[in-house]
Amino acid sequence: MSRTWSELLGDAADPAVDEPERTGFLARMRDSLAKSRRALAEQIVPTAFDPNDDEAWERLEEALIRADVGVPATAEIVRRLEARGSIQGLEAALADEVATLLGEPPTLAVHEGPPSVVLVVGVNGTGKTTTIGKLAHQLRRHGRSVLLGAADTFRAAAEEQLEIWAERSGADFVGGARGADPAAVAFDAIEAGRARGKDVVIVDTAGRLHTQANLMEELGKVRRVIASRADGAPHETLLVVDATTGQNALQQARLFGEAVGVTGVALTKLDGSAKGGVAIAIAHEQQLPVKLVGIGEGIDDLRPFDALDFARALVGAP
Ligand SMILES: Nc1nc2c(ncn2[C@@H]2O[C@H](COP(=O)(O)OP(=O)(O)OP(=O)(O)O)[C@@H](O)[C@H]2O)c(=O)[nH]1
Ligand SMILES: [Mg+2]
Repeated sequence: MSRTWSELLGDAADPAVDEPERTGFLARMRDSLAKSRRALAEQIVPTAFDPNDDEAWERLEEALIRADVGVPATAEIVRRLEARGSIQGLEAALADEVATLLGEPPTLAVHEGPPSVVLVVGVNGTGKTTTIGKLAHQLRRHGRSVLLGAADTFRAAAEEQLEIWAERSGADFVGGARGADPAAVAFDAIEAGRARGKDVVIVDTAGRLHTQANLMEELGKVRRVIASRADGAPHETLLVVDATTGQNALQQARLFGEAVGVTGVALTKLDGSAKGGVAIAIAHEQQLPVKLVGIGEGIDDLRPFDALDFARALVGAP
């Protein structure tokens, strides 16, 4: 069985509570994407867009590339816009095409018989632990029981940081000694999650460069241990990507994908980035859906990704 993250995090569960939250988040996401939007808008004069003007197309291409949409996705967007023939409002048309490229609402595979296991990976400092904390909070608020496993045994402070998030969100916590085998901690977390009947187990891992072969191999082992402990697990392998890194994110997506089979991206730090377009590059070039977006360090600064909302905020369409 598979549910959307929105369902799991409650958009459909209680509209009275969730709709104002969604609207509030949307407004803040628009603010967060202001820099990216400016990077786009500087190049395009929307009211004057003339499909017969080659220079207007060139400016649009430049603007998309500057917002880190990447060359292949930019070419695809332009191709789709050209195929429309006439363009009434450039922003609305652009938002539509961007949303199409970003794809379907993201799902989380939930297996019969919990727990669902989410493995979280990424390079150093992208926001993995914070994202896990926020996600745990959202899941808890919508009635899901959660256990966090600190398979980042590299730094002593890492375990403590995750434990604090567990306390804040009301999740259970399983850690390991500093220097312990991360795969062993992941094993313990899943066993505890199963024994305690938790809905979701989220496993944190140490940040590592996608170019460090031995550390990527270690991650492969964590994944294999998880796979051996629960049916179909990990049900989700989230790559946490810092939006401010721009095109380097593509390389991360490719190499983490090869090492652990990434199933989705959590895009963080949109609030500090002029490169929000990288979401489109990742979706198009790596065929990897963005599933969650983070727009700040606060506990409520995470939501399931909504392609059309994001696209409209990025290009400034109403
Ligand atoms: N502005 C902003 N800051 C964020 C966001 N997400 C995380 N951060 C900050 O980024 C920094 C690193 O976050 P962590 O969650 O520790 O990152 P990590 O990937 O777990 O780091 P390592 O475990 O060391 O690899 C912290 O200061 C977070 O508060 C976000 O969406 N926006
Ligand atoms: Mg961390």
